[in-house]
Amino acid sequence: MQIKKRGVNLKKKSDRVDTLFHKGKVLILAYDQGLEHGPTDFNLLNIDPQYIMDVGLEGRFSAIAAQAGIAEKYHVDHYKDVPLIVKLNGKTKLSKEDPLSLQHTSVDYAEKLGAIAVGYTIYLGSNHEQQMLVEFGKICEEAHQKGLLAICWMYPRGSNIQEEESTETIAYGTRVAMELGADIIKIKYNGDQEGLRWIVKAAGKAKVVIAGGSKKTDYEFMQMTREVIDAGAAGLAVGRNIWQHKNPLLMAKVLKEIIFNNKKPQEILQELKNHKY
Ligand code: FBP
Repeated sequence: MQIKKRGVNLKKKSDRVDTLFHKGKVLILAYDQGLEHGPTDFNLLNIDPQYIMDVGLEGRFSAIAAQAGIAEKYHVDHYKDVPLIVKLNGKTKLSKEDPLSLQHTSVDYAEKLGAIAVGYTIYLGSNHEQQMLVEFGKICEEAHQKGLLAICWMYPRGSNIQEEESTETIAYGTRVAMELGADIIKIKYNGDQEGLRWIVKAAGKAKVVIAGGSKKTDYEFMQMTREVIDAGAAGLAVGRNIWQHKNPLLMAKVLKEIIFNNKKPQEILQELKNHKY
């Protein structure tokens, strides 16, 4: 994979697009699970944000997505070579109410931290969705004025949602995010490849990236990646399937072969047998 210009001294949105995307594709490392899930996802290695920064840097990820507290303490010195996405909201899993996740970090501060993009989760269908829609709309406006990209984690959830992962619900969410101004929309993949093609259409010029979910076998994850790329997704924003892996750098290489070099999982397995990586 040809490495492109990276770094954070960028002024225009198009510069940020060029930094993040390679051949129109991305592989983002997500590390906001400590806030969303608690430390339960972690082991002694990956609980340390320093480890994740090393994985992000050595794995040449397109970007790392994290909360501001992690960014300000760990995305420093040479780690700034990995493009940064700062999450502006977040909620714990402790409240059992309809989900509401409000902005706690400003676009201004994300920019000061060197972010090329800001991230925000919307729980579409929650009784509180209106607050999140309004906040995200304003965030997009502000981010775009500064030349930053706006990424929506679009997770339909709450008492008005019967099926969080139905294609129709995900397509609705994707469309909402695009109409509010998202440049990139992160969704969950429900295994319906035809449905994902429709979802990608609903996103218009916004790019669709897929969340990893809980840890799967390597082959399952490779297959899922192949399927979503073939359906028109721009890539992945993945956490656990990388940093819970015993060899995250190898997994990153394998996923990059699928995403950027259009390889098939079988082909990669053969190459692994031949010690190509
Ligand atoms: P994973 O690849 O580990 O699933 O991370 C993707 C992600 O979107 C994280 O950014 C976020 O913390 C988490 O999933 C939230 O998922 P949920 O709300 O479904 O638990």
